[in-house]
Parts: sequence; structure tokens; C-alpha cells
Amino acid sequence: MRTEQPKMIYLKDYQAPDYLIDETHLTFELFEDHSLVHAQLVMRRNPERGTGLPPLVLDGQQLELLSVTLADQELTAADYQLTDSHLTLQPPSETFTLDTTVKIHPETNTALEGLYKSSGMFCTQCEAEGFRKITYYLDRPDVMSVFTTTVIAEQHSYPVLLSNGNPIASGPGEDGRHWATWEDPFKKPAYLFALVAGDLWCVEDSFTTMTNREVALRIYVEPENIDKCQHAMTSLKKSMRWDEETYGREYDLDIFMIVAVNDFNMGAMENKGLNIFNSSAVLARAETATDAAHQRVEAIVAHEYFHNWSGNRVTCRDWFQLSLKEGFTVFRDSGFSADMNSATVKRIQDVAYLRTHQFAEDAGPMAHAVRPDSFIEISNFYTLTVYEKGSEVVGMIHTLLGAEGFRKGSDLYFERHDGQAVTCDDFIKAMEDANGADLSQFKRWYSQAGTPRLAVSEAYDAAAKTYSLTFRQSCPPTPDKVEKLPFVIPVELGLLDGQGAGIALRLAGEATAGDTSRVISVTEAEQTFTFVDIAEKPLPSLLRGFSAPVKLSFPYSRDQLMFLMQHDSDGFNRWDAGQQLAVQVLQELIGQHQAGQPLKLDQRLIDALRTVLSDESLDQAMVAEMLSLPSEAYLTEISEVADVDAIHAAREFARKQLADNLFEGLWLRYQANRELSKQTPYVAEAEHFARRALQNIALSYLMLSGKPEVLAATLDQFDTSDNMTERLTALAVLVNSPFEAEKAQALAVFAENFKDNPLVMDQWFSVQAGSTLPGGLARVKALMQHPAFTIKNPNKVRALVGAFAGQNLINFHAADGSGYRFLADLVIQLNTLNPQIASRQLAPLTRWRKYDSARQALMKAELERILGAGELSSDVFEVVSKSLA
Ligand code: B3K
Ligand code: ZN
Repeated sequence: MRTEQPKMIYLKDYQAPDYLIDETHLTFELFEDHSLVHAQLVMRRNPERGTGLPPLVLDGQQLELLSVTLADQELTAADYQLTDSHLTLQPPSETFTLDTTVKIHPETNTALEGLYKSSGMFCTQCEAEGFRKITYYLDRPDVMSVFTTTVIAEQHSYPVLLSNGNPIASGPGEDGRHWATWEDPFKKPAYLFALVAGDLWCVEDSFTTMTNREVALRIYVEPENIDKCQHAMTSLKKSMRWDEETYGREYDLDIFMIVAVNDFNMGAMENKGLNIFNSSAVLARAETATDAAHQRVEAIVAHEYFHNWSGNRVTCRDWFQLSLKEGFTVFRDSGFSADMNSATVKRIQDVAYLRTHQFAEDAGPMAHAVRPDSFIEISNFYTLTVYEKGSEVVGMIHTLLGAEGFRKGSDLYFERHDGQAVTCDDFIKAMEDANGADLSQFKRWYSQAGTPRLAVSEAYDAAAKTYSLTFRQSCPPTPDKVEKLPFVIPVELGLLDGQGAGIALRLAGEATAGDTSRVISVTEAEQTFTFVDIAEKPLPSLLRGFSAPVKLSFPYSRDQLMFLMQHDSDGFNRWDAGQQLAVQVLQELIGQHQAGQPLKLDQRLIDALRTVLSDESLDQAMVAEMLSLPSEAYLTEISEVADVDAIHAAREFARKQLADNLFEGLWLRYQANRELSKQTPYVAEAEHFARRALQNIALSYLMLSGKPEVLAATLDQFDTSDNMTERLTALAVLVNSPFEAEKAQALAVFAENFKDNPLVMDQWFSVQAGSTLPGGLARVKALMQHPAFTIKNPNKVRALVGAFAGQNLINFHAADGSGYRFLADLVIQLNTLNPQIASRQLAPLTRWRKYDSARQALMKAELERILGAGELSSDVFEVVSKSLA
């Protein structure tokens, strides 16, 4: 825990470092009750910072300093100043060598930052500021150094010793110990340092690069998981090829390693040449991982691999620039996933996620710009805004410049800044210079928080045959800024004629008509675009492919939305029309519920989904997406004041009505796909994902009928399926059903079969935590006592507590405040164990302004209780204090 009051750090205060580190030589002696870290730093005065020799201030936390030697002189305590976050000393000359030895305790490190132990192995997590928990250093990304690392450990327990770069030497030591030395020839910031020591097996493969170099690929896992690495390996090779073909990026070292660890704060980490992954982001095989898990593994493997260029070769100058690497890399991995699977479905999933969760963040107390101006704790800024909105911002540049222009820009960016630590401005500048473009107004996306609104109205002049669209943009105030300047909003659009065909588009003043879809840029607060030669009043299809992260509104009637669902040439907008229709219908039901009226579902939603369901020409994954009603979380996000009970009642009512009215269609498609699943061995590919997605959403509707044939089919799917996708869906469907005996039996069988597989047990916890049946909190509390649960493992906390508070809204928001109290207790407990996870789990409480006054009071009281709960980590302190401000 900190002893100093956490303070705000500002981008405007950035200064280049006073000293640089040319070489870093590390030796780790790993023991069971402590570890020793010897660091030799070859340093010099930063010429950019003028003359004179200011004091050298090194970062260091939770380190026991055993010795300091500066320029070969061992120092005494009188020669330096030591606080719990810094070591300050006076350099003797412009260049010098500093040697330190510190003692640390990986074996008791539950924060999982720095060097720690997970399931008996040593591993590291240094981004953003974890390296300072390993040794005294200039722990900032603009200090880049070459590293040599020697690891010494007991041979029997830790036969595998890894670090970044290439292995250069190894050998036996004394007392049953051994050592290995690794050298990373590429300069890197300390946050990309990694070390692993453990009893691991590895799966090996190789990749031949575009210039015919052989790269050894290794995935290291605990021995029992050796049979679950193939999918990650295949994904890695696809990623490497894709990055060559799409971005011209070749891998640089002779070896690329991935290590899977069980205790990890997030998905994975892109350490140079030695990626460390949460085992949930590596391990996947049909019997134990769902389709969603397979797709997540593919995406995360790609994401971390792509960081080798967008993040490692070209890194961030400071942590305010985090989106420089994260937004761009998410954009890159989305492009990859789109190419590997269905591009439209990938876009739908990304947008649904963004609109539900990032929009909520951007409207809440932690709202911040893609490039924030200030922070207390950088770990709190690995957010949906930095990642997902950051990716949307890069995507808009892609839309504005076109694929070719964007590639020219990225080539220039990588070439110009290779080996440097740079800013978002440098990225934009490369895009501008490569294209002769001016993105100065566009850059507001980096500095202004909040989700822009874009209200669109139309005017048709039959006599003049002109059709005008007027766009009005505005952006709500956010904690950082009240007044916002207009954004550049690229709007891809089309106009449909009465038959649903696209009209060739010609704006007033243009010589000829062009395509039926085009991108216009809205740059002013209010702006009108007039299309000419429009013979009849058209229906606009707006923001195709979700071309900008805005809340667009247009007064569509339900019939118009149904028309777009059927005729829009843009697949994303077909889905979105369906979502807008469902939102209108659900909001009507919410109103009925609030008015104490009987609920009545608009027949048009049933008809529209019936059409979708019977359309055999549609991609089945698309059908599955279209059948999914907007989530309760999304309905909450778009409400002024979210009525938890009404939202739940309305959505459940609609689901039941759809299930009853579409029973036959759903049953046919379920049975056809289930038959195919029985006949086909599991394949982790798009077409198969699509078939199972439709099969499974159909089953979840069908079970609402309570019919015995559906129960029988569910039990059969649960008992006989060869893959986790089908089995887990069957389990989830049972868990949410009223069939108590079958439910209990299935849960017991599942737990017995998979008790030795922690990742599968996570799913078992999650499915139960997500059950919206009454009594949710009691079930979660009971599950926390289950032997497979431990609060020290982040995956377990996410599976149980995260799923409960984040997805089980009706139970979490119980009117008596019991859900809030439970979460606050947990956060207080986690605050000492693992501040990053504590702070993440807090998110649902920070949204208190969304709810009725009774719930607001209860939620605020819990936030205040946390604030008063004694010494808070900077992570939790920042989120709680900002939420209450
Ligand atoms: N760069 C890491 C995230 C590190 C989070 C540190 N709290 C994973 C990624 O985005 O690839
Ligand atoms: Zn990343």
C-alpha cells in the first residue's frame, strides 16, 4: 500500500528523462522465500536535457535495497535518499555504471504485478509500472535499453528459464541449481521485460518469414495442458502471415514464445519475444473451450503478436499515449478476425460491445479522452475507451484515407519511428504526410471525451428532385470538459428506393453520380448535404458499418426499420435496423410495465424475426445475431433513468412471446443444426461457429416454452455432445430453467467431470452467476465457498463476481442493496490483495447515476464505505473518489 497521498499526473507536465539507460544487465537468483535481483545499468546524461548533472531519481517500490555501487564505488546510506517509491543519487559524470542488488518477494506477491508466482512458476507482468517492483530503474516507456538477463534457479522445480530475446548461454550451477542467459538485441522500455521460470512443457513449430527466415515458435504450458495448444499455435502462424500480407510487417527475432499462466490480471502481455498469457487466452480444444473461447484465443494471440510492431518496435513516449499502441493494435486484430471469420458478424459483435460498455464508460464518472490529460493510476486507464474507442478512431482514419492511403500512412509511421517512443500526434502526422491530408480537426477525437450525438433529419423536394440530410452534432459534457468542439464524423450512407435498391449518389454541385454507398464527412455543428436526381422520396441507410462511434438518431418508423432489415445492402445496417426496431418495441413494453398495464408485444417484431429465421440464404451467424435482443445492459445504457425491473420484465416477456410465436421455425433450425453437429467432428472455423451459434440461441428460446421435447433435446445435447459450446449452452439453458432436478443433476455432473480443469470450472461458475432467477446473490455467496473458488485468482473473481455484477442486473441491483454491499465488501478485501482487480470490479457501482434515487443512495453509500475503509490503493482510490465527485 502507498504511504504518500496519491497524486494526479498531467500530460502537460511531460518532460524527457534526465538520464538514459543504454544497457541493462540483470541477474535473478530465484528462491522459495525470496529472490535477489542484481542490476547493472550503463547510463548517461540525456543530451536533449542540457548540461549539468541533476540528481538521478530511480523508481522502485517494495524493494529491499541490499547494495548500491555507483561508478565502482559502493555507496553508504548517507550517499543516497531512499523513499518507498524512489532512490535518488548523484551521478559522478555524464556516463556511469550503476549496480544495485535488491531483495524481493515474488512468493507473496498477490497483486500479480512485477515478479510473482503462479501455480508454482515464476513469471512477470511489468506493464505499465511493474518493473519498479523488480529493481530500481527509470520505469518509463521513453527510456529504452538493450537487456541481458541471467536467471538462476533450482533445476528440478524450474527446468525452464526464459527471458526476452535469444538464448545465448546456459549451464549447471551449485546445489542443484542451473542458469540461463538471454539477450534481447532490440532496445525496449522496461514494461516489455519478461522472465519465466517453471516446470513447463512446450509445443513447437516454426514459421518462414517473407524474407525466408526461420522463426522457432514455442508455446509453454503446464504439462497437463500440452494437448490444448494447437489452436493458439495455428492462430499465431495465421497472425504472422496476415501481418506480412496486410501491413508488410515481418517478425524480427529468431524465436517467438508464448507462456500460459493461471493467475493473470488481464488477457495477455506482449513482452518482446516472450508473450505471457492468461491460460484462458491460450488453451482451447473442442472438449473444454467454447467457440467464443476459440475466437478469443485467436484474437488475443493476434493482438499480442501485432504489438511486436505496434507497441514494441514503435512504442509510447508516455502512458497518456497508451491508445497509440492499444487502439491501433485492436484495430489491427479486428481486421485480422474479420478476415479469418465473417467480417459483418465481427463488426456487429464489436459494435454491440462498444455501444453497451464503452458508451457507458464515456457517460460515467471515469469518462476520459482516448488520450487522457491526467490520471492518478495508469492501471485504471486500460479501458474500453483507450482500446475500443481508440480502435474506432484509427478505423475512421482508415475510412477517411481509404485502405491504400491508410497503408501508406502505416508504412511511413513504422519506418519513421522504428526504435522510438512516440505520441499519438506522431501517428497522425505520418498518416497526414503519407497522404497529403489534414487531420488537425480530426485529432479532437483524441482529446475530447464523451460520445457525440448525431441527430439527422431529412427533407425531400419532389419538384426539384432533391433530397437533403441535415446533421446536427453535439457532445455531452464529461468530467474533463463541458464545451466540446465539433468532431470530424465520417458517415457512410446510402439511399434506398421504394424497391429497396440503392440509388447512385450525386451531391449538389457534383458532375456525375457515383456509387450507391459513399462516405461524407460531417465537420460542423450543423451541416446539410443535398443529393440531386432523386426521383422519389428515398429511405436513408445511415452510418453503414458503424463508420463513427456516435449515437445517431433518425426518426425511422417501425415499418421503415423492417424495410431496411430486408433490403439494406449493408449487412451491418440490416442488423442494426433490427436492433433499433427491437429497442423501440422493448421501450414500449418498458413503458407499459411502468404504467402497470398488461404487456403487449408489437407483432412487427415477431414478423420481422420470422422472416430472418426462415431466410436460408442468410449467414447463420447473422441470423443468430439478429435473433439476439438488445441486452439489459444496453437497454440500461440508452435509458435516461434505468428501471432495472421494467427492463428485465420487458425483455423476458418479449423473449417468451418470440419463443411461443416462432417455436416451429426455431425448432426446425435447432434440429437441423443439432443433427449436423452430431454428424460433424468439431471444427473451429467460421461456418461451424455460425451453425452452432444459431443452434444455441434457438435452444435458449425454445426452452422458454417449457415443452418436454425441448427439455429432452437439451439433456441429450448436454449428455452426448463432444464439444464445450453445445454442452455449456445446454447447461446454461438448464440453469435458467425451472427444471430443478435436471439442473442440479447437470451442474453436479459437469463439476465432477471438469473439477480438474480450472478454465472449465470458470464457465461453471459464470453460468450460475449469470442466472437471473431469484436468489442470485445467495447462489454466488455459496459458490464462493466452493473448493474450486479462490479470490486470489483473477479468472475466478471475474467468472463469479464479475459475471454477477456485470451481467445479472436484476439480481445485482436488488432493491435492498444487498448486491451493492456484497460487491463493496469484495472490493475492500481485494484492495489489499490485488488492487487492479479490485478497481476493475468496482465499475458497476460507478454507474450509480443511471438508477432511481433509492438505488443511487444505496450505491453511493457503498462507495463512501469503501472510501472510508482505511488505506486504499491508488487504483481503488481513484475510481471511488472520481465516482463520488
Ligand atoms: N498491453 C497489455 C495490457 C497491460 C495492462 C497492464 N495493467 C495487454 C494488451 O493490451 O495487449
Ligand atoms: Zn494491447
